Amino acid sequence: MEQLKWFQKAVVYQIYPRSFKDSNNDGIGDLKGIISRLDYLKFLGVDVLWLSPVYASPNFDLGYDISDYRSINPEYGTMKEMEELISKAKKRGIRIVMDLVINHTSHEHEWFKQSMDRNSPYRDYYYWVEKSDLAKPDKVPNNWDSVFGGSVWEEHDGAYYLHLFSKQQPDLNFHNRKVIEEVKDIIEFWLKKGISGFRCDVINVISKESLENGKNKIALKGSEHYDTTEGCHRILKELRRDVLDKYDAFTIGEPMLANIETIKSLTDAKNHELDMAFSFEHLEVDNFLAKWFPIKFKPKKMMKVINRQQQEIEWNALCFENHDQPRIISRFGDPEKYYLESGKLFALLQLTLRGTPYIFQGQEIGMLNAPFNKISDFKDVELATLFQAAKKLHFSDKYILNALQKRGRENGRTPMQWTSEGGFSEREVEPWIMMNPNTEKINVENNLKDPDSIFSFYQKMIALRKNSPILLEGTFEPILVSKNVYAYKRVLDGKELVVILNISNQDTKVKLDRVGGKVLASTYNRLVYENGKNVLRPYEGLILENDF
Ligand code: TEU
Ligand code: CA
Repeated sequence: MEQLKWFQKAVVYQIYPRSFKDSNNDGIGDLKGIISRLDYLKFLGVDVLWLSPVYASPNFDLGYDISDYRSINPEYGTMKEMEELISKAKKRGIRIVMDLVINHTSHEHEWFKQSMDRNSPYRDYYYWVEKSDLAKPDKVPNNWDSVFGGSVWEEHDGAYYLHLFSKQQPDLNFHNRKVIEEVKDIIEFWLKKGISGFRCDVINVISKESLENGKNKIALKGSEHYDTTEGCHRILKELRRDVLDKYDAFTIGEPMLANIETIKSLTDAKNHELDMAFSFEHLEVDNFLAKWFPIKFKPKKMMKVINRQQQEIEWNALCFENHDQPRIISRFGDPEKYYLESGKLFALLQLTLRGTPYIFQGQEIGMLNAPFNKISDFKDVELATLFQAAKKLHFSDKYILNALQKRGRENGRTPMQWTSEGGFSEREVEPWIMMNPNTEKINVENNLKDPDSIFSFYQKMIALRKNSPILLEGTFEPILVSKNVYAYKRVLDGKELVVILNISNQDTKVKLDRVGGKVLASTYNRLVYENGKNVLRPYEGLILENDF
């Protein structure tokens, strides 16, 4: 039997602090709010909380633009409260993981401000290119595209600086040893405070191999010069060896543009880089080329990707929602006719795969996409990319609105729904982003009262998983991938659990040989699954102890 590490046995819960719980009635979630809900999280059964950035930030990208890595954004609280959160979580056996955003800082970070002076030692912390060094000074240094639209170059005082994201997020120059040393210090600073690891933002793009022009392609010209480079692998090994390993800390990467090969190169244990990394490939099956071209979800496409992830990646990070993604029931389920059933089905899928599950706040109570109904309801910086594409390709306003409703990042960012009135703040104040009016029905209070709720199902599945060596350590074997039915086995020491899922709103006949037995969990109330033919109800999913 293999020896699993603590983070392989854990269930992680992602908190987007701005939208989790507001304790002082300013309409913005905060640390005290999180502290006040630790018992709720303990009751759900999660072991680790990953906090999206709580560092000082001018919020151009809501915390993913950090102006001081060693201080807490006053909107969220104080360092004392952060320490209190770490220790109160620890008392409940819950660990805290922070977001590490090191590809870029905020343009308001002290390093960047200093670097505006050509003679400052900080100049070389970033990618500055002097106009006078360019053959054509009025043209930007290369043709690279920014993730958030336009060129990666911004002009300032006779020079250009590089930003893969917004112009308020200048990229750090990892060819400068001093930058690596600074990052090590920051990592150590937080590990000493007692956190257990980091979720590493766009970690595979930190090292730019050259600044040459990129190949001509539709999106993200230039990425071949920074996508998972040798330099990046070297830096990750160094951070691990010199700092992370000393603290038994774990790292989960959020690679950009990642395919299975990239993930493997970053996470294979023999490479000593990251412990695991998110793959979003199984979610990206609902678009054509890029997220702003949404297409119909075909379950079979997703099943095929998951089979590959499960079979090829040593240890998966299992993710169906986060603060950049729409809500899973709205996205791949049936929020109108089979809300509960489809919500539970994705819980069952996520919690029976091999890897570490990441549950995003609100997922456990079946929150749905935001009901934004006009383009001006959206505010995210990422919109710039869409508008640019829209201009070039002559999208209609109707098209843009539809794409945003389906794929906009703010779908996952509306406030956590605690009660029928919202319950995000203690008093009735306007939250920083619209509360979904369906809080009237979909909320924590109602979920906790109802043994048949989505919350109760997540809770049950988490407990089942924790107590099942087969679900934790067992191998994954695919059994069936058909139009709407997905079946796989988890196997350990000759014992097997079989998972069968009907990912559709139709009754579906399933024929599986040598599969049958007692049902351990189900999105309906089925108790036995007989060998041979069975009809699965809409969004019926089940785990059975195979007695063949
Ligand atoms: O996201 C990485 C990233 O590549 C996103 O731009 C992603 O492609 C997009 O959101 C999908 O729609 C991380 C953070 O999760 C995101 O919130 C930040 O904006 C981004 O990095 C920059 O730090
Ligand atoms: Ca607040």
